[in-house]
Amino acid sequence: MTKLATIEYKKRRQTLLQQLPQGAVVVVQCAPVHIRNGDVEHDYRQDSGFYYLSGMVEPQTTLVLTNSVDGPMSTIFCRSKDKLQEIWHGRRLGLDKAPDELLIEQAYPSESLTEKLIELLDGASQVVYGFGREDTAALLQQSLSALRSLKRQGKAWPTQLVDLDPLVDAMRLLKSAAEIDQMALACNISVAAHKRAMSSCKVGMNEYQLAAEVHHQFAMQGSPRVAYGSIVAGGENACILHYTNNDQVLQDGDLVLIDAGCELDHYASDITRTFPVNGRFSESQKIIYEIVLAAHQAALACIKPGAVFTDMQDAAAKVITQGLIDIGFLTGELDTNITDQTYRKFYMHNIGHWLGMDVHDVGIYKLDGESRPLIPGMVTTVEPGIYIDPDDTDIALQWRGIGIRIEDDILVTESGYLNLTAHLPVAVADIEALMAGEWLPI
Ligand SMILES: [Mn+2]
Repeated sequence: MTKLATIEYKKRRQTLLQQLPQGAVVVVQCAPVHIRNGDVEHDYRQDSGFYYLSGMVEPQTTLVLTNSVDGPMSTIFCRSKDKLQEIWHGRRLGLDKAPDELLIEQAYPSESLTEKLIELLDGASQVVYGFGREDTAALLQQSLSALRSLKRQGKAWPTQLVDLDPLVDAMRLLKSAAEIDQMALACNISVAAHKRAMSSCKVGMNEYQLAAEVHHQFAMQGSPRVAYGSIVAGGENACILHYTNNDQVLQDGDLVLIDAGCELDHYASDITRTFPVNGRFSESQKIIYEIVLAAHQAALACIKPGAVFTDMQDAAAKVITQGLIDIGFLTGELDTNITDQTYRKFYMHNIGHWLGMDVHDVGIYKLDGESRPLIPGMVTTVEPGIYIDPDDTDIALQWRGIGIRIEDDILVTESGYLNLTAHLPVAVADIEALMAGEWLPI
């Protein structure tokens, strides 16, 4: 698996510390281990914010960054080498290798965290940590109390608490060239996986079997895991937005919606395509599909530096509303329908989300209450959809249970945008040709 260079992590730590005053101490903790069932753990996946600053994949790890008078300093607390533990549970980086491997100045064993943290916090002006992390808050409370109890020995404790997340989130929102390369690679793998799913889909397969085709391709092209739980939703299951049961048989005449993306070195890709299980769209399915596709294209056409998120949403909503009026799902004037957001019955989510180390990536969507302008280096999904409630008796039977979403991953560039997942067929004719085994000029 390709990985970002270690220097990238060091630069991030420097960039973060440059934004903080002298005397600031940053405390960042790794993701906790979660039990799956009995004594079996869930696959360990590092916390994105922690990995962003450390490049360290192991649990039981804490990173402390200090802006002292002697300059910036990084300290990592990690697991010591332990032959017996490593025989049973796997390799550890260890204290000797950690500084060189991670370009961090000093390493201490995890067990010494409470004690050493008191030393690192002594005389500091402020502590910077993620306010959402209760474990870190508890750790700091303990350390600060201990420090206060030592005041007669001349110890001084920081009196300011600063939230780390807005600082790191703002950095993560703008992707570096190396990050963009990594995300583009993840997108290429996911494109290939969706193509494999289209090519191998057959009537009578189970949804989880089609999911396996996607995951097989991820692995064969170098991605060891998914970026999020794959959605493989046949027929009306596609109307459940976060359907992940993936355990129903795919039926002749139904569509199947696949929302799946691989993860590469902690970077996500996130693609949705909807295609006919038997390889041919029905007339009703095609009509709805073309509306969603037109909305997708209208949203894409808005993307350029300075455009705002709501531009994309408004463009997509307008196309979808007109389409729903044209087929008689909505009545009345376009403008009135848009003002009343009547489309929300059929298109109930937003146009997209930031994409990065988390699939729904960090970064705020509004600045001072206004939708924030796009800047080159941001990556967003564009994913309009139409979902027709299978139980909606106001709608003719032929339409009920149709659920369609089309999602691509978009990098904002100086000149507009780059669709990182553009090589995956999206037009009806191209999807049908791919499913029929015909050559596609890609
Ligand atoms: Mn998405």
